[in-house]
Amino acid sequence: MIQSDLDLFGSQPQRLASHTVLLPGFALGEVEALLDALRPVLRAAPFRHMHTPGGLRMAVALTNCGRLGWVSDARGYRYSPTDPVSGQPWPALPPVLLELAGKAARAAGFDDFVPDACLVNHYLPGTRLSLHQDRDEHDFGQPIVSVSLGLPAVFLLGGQQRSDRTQRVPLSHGDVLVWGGEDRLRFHGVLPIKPGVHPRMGERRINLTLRKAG
Ligand code: MD6
Ligand code: FE
Repeated sequence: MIQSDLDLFGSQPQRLASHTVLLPGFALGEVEALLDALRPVLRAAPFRHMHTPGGLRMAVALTNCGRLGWVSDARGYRYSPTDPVSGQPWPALPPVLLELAGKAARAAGFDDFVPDACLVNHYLPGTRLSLHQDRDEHDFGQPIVSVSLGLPAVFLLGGQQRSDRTQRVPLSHGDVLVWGGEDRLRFHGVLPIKPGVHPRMGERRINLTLRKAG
């Protein structure tokens, strides 16, 4: 890669923990293709606010694409092959997302990552995501690839216990975070999004997390 590409598409990978790698700007060259691919996904499966099993409305609006989609309701958290709103299968995982996820995982040291689920999170200014573990997938041996678009966020990277101290990781438009291995079950969350207007995305943050769920 030549220097101007580095300037345009982000700086060097940053290892945040033994199996957690931030790839700054890794998706920047793919943003327009990603947004083109997301448009029909959001038409077929619009963002919605789900409820926690305890009955609380989640602040983050979400939807999914891929063979499986993450859902939450009074029955619990799980992956479902159908969208409970439409009763239809979730929209397919766009090839551009599948390829980006594979490339990012490889860059972070995880070969042969083939996701079957992409959770799409939508944040407005003020929206936060409280500390949680991602533990509804079958195989914790598979990593998670997370793509950030729009307004910047502060990601909280915690430890194996909810009470462990957290690292604050700034995430910007185009950044990709990959984690797996012994970091796969770390607690994590997102601080309230600061008010702002992103030049391409407007007043929102969208986060795509790609998983092998089934
Ligand atoms: C977000 N991300 O960045 C929420 N989970 O909006 C997550 O919850 C997440 O970024 C697992 C792995 C990477 C993530
Ligand atoms: Fe998560």
